[in-house]
Amino acid sequence: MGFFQKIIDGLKKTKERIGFKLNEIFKRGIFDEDFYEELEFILLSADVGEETAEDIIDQLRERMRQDRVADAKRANQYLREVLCEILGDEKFEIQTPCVITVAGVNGVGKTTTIGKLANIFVKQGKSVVIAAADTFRAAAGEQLEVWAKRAGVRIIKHEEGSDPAAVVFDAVSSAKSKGTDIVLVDTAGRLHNKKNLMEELKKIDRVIEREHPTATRKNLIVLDATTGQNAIAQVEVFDEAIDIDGIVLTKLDGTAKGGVVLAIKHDMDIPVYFVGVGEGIDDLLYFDPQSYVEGII
Ligand SMILES: Nc1nc2c(ncn2[C@@H]2O[C@H](COP(=O)(O)OP(=O)(O)O)[C@@H](O)[C@H]2O)c(=O)[nH]1
Ligand SMILES: [Mg+2]
Repeated sequence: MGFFQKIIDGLKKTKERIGFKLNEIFKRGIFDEDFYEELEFILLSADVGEETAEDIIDQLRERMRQDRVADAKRANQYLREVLCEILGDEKFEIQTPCVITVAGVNGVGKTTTIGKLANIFVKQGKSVVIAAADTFRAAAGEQLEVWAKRAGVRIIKHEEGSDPAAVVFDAVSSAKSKGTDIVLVDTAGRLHNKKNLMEELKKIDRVIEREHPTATRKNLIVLDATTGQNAIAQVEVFDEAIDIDGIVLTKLDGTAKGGVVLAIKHDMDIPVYFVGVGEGIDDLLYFDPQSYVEGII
């Protein structure tokens, strides 16, 4: 299945919720207060968020005001443009050697994403080592081992309950001595309390900085699209511990709340780099604003 088809399929539920309704109000061809009110309601139903929805509407209004002869088709085009502009087009690019830390709360899809990312990088001809730094959850290491095997990459793993920073230390040392391009760091999503978790992430961050100073860094947060607006609060918490560079939005395939991508970019100004659209190894896609907008309206 091609990239475009995958994103379209992944966004099917969001499109079912809003695409057809949008079509209906645009088709009427009357752009009055009722139209904008209904538009706002539709956007909110896909978790676009209040502020973002208002901003979208203001921008659309302005374009419609300037183009007095705008018909349904033009209006629809303007909406697409506004959405694309909000999303921006910052691509995920790395300079190797690179260390990518993957953080996020429990169950959002961190470990799965690491497996999928490893697969993407291997296909690009890069060498990868995975650091199994979620030592808290039983079986987390085994789950990661399965992914490493699938992707065909090395994994550094210590026993359950051991110090995650030590795992990272070993993975980074190994990457340096072998000249490995990318270190992927899986982390725990839950500890005894939130403070511990954040302290642990900071410690991992320091170890990477100290042990591999020449490597470039990316800190990714994984968010579950089905949580909708709550995702924004999660970014805020993690961003305080480690500087978050970008977002991986998973489970887009299981939700009609796909509009949350817009809210995240609008409110936090942190780019969405990847989207997860399934549980398979090939179900992680580079985020592309244009296909995303095509996918929802
Ligand atoms: N449908 C769907 N399921 C996903 C996606 N990403 C992860 N999952 C599932 O979410 C569950 C939790 O994933 P896991 O990687 O263990 O989360 P972690 O606790 O953050 O490491 C697993 O059942 C995954 O198969 C996705 O993009 N789509
Ligand atoms: Mg995990």
